[in-house]
Amino acid sequence: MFKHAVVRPPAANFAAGLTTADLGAPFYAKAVEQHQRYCEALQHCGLALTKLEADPDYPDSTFVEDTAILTDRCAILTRPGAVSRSGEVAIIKDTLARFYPKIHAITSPGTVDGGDICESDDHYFIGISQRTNQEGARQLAGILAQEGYTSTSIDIRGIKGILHLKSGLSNLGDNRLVVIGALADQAGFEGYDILHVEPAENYAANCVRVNDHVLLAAGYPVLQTSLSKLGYSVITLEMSEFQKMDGGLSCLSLRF
Ligand code: CIR
Repeated sequence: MFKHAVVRPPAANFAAGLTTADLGAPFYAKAVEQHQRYCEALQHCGLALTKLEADPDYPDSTFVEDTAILTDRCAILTRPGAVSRSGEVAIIKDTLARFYPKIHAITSPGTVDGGDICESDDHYFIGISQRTNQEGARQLAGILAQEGYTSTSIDIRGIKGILHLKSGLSNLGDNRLVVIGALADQAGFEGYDILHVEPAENYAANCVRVNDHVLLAAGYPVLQTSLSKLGYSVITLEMSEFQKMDGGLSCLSLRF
């Protein structure tokens, strides 16, 4: 059960953040509105929110997930792979220290983005990407092992269209993963029930199980129907403005 989430609304210069999507510039007012709905959905799932100040020094800082990995036993501060985002850990770590007495950190030359880390109970999938390098993955695997968790690495550098591992992989709990086609054959998913995402709905693979609900991007009816048939209570959220900046549902919060 999650009880809490840390979020940070987009800053007025949100459109100055990094993106590879060819979807046009996001509208700030609409992004703020979508973020507000997202926060309300988390509260509806039973979470108390810590809402940080928007920070125009870091236009991507609304994507708080990339700055830390939160486990039952400790927090792990990441070291984001994009230079423009490297200061984002410093502006969140005091907040995390309020909740986590034990905090580890990825150190140079390792880089890790939280979006590359997918947790499944006591196991972690670590994506090696344009943002998370092998040294970062090695350090993270070591920290996780020290804390009693297992992990496997998945190299996504050859997979087009996903920025982070979790752009194409989500853990629903109940031993079930949501996986895009390009990742489905990866070693490491044996023993899981796989919910396949059809290519036209790849963006929706980044869904988030929060207690009794699954948050899903609006506009992906096939996955929505599959989730509902499996018995999940689905909450759909408009994500257009975040999608324009390569962001998905999971990256807008740190949940614990
Ligand atoms: C970036 O390129 O870093 C941001 N514009 C998007 C980060 C999305 N984060 C995530 O999927 N965890």
